[in-house]
Amino acid sequence: MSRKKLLQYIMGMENMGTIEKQKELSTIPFWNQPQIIALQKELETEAFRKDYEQACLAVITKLEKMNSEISTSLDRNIIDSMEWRIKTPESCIAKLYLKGKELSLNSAVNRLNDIAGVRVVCNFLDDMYILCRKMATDCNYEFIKQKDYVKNPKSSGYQSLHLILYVPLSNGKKIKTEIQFRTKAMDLWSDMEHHFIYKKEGIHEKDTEQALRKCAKSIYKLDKEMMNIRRKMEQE
Ligand code: 0O2
Repeated sequence: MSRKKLLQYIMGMENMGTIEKQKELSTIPFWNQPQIIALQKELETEAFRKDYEQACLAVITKLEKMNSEISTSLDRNIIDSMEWRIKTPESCIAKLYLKGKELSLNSAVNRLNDIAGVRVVCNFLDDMYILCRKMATDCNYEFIKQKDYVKNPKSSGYQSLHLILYVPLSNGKKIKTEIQFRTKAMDLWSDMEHHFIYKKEGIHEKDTEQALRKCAKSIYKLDKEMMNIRRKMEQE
């Protein structure tokens, strides 16, 4: 199955209930393999998902505290909004498959960086970096890696700053968690692009991709201009 078809399936299933999802998946030979069905069950157990949920909530609490401290000292709010999610079993399996990794629970835990995912939407470009640096250095979280898709956007045009950390839990486990920092404009682009990939059938692909890359460049320009306006006003 092609990457695009698989992603379209996963995205199309995001809002489905369990029964509807199983019915949809059972029509695809890939999802009917016993190994896949067993892995899907393991990935949806309460015990497995609970640890990832706790890691996300711990990160959110830390970020809220940082936001209130930094916002007091800067006299403006630096976080616009935050959200978190645990990757669905179907999305975990699809990602392992697309990356050519072993299809097992161990492989999901060790190979996937974003089973636990937190998204932080900031007002300004420089605020993303302030928060990311603070999360990477001021917490008792073990640093794994940082990926700067603002300095080096993906070929799609995607921009965000990703930080991957181990979050320690009270039960002694440490959970790999990905934090995505982005501006409101980058968030809009990412949402739209996600929507267009899903709805892509019938649209001239190359033109769409080119147009999206152009929008991403405009968004970067807009973010920089907004930041410069704010900086200028702060100096007055
Ligand atoms: P979803 O549905 O958001 O969960 P890594 O092992 O960390 O080096 P990985 O995880 O492929 O490799 O990392 P990458 O490329 O940094 O992407 C991680 C996440 O960033 C993706 O997760 C998306 O959330 C987001 N992302 C990356 N590229 C794009 C893009 O071109 N467009 C949009 N809209 N989002 C992107 P998932 O699992 O792909 O998806």
